[in-house]
Amino acid sequence: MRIDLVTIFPPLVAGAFEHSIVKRARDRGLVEIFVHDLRDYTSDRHRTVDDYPYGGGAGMVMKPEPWFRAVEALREQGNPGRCLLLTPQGRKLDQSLVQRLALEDRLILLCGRYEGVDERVRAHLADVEVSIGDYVLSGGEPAAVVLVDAVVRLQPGALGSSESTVEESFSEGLLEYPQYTRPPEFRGWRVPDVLLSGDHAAIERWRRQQQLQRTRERRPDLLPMVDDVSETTSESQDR
Ligand code: 9D3
Repeated sequence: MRIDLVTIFPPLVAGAFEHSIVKRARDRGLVEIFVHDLRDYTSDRHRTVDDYPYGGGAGMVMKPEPWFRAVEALREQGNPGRCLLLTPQGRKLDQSLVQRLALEDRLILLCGRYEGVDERVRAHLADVEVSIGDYVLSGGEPAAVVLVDAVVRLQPGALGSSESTVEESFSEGLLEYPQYTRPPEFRGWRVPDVLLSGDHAAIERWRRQQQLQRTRERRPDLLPMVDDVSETTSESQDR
């Protein structure tokens, strides 16, 4: 897979791809990641990427021309790929979208800044708009880093055996069980006896029960088979 990322802050994202699983996937040739400076695609002396909003209002709007020049230049190298604009208005990223994006041959990620991006970029250049959640970031860069991490770890061969996704499929959709390592007692807090018992069947039962209990308490929305009563009774109005 090839990923091209366009931003006015290349160093803000480049470092995130030089460590850990993403770095290893690049070293293994599973993914190529290129970070491009939007200002390289401007044509004026000041390398201007923003301008005042038509109709007035606070803040600046990112001009369309550099985005179109950048994407058109990148598309001359290799296949066109899927062009994603990271914006707060986008479709919220979840694992099912990550899985679909991970199947693409090429992604071109556009990171907006300021108050926003000229509407013609979303309407006529981006194939999809993606948000990573309902909170305010200063720009699309941290969102692009999140998306790249999630997509790259799904590339075949990206994970080592200890990070394998096999176990994940077993407990799919549940939160993880509590994990402990040595020492068996730390500041008076003991590791649950069952984990020290050597009884592997009992350990498996305990872990499963912990996953279900935690998911029910913290993320009932992940248990579609079980009705989340608090959402359909007066309990939901108490919040
Ligand atoms: C102060 C401007 N806001 C007025 C309603 C809108 C706004 C524009 C641009 C808010 C944030 C941003 C910058 N954020 C992103 O570009 C962004 C983002 C996000 O803020 N949250 C979650 N996902 C994403 S993806 C891109």
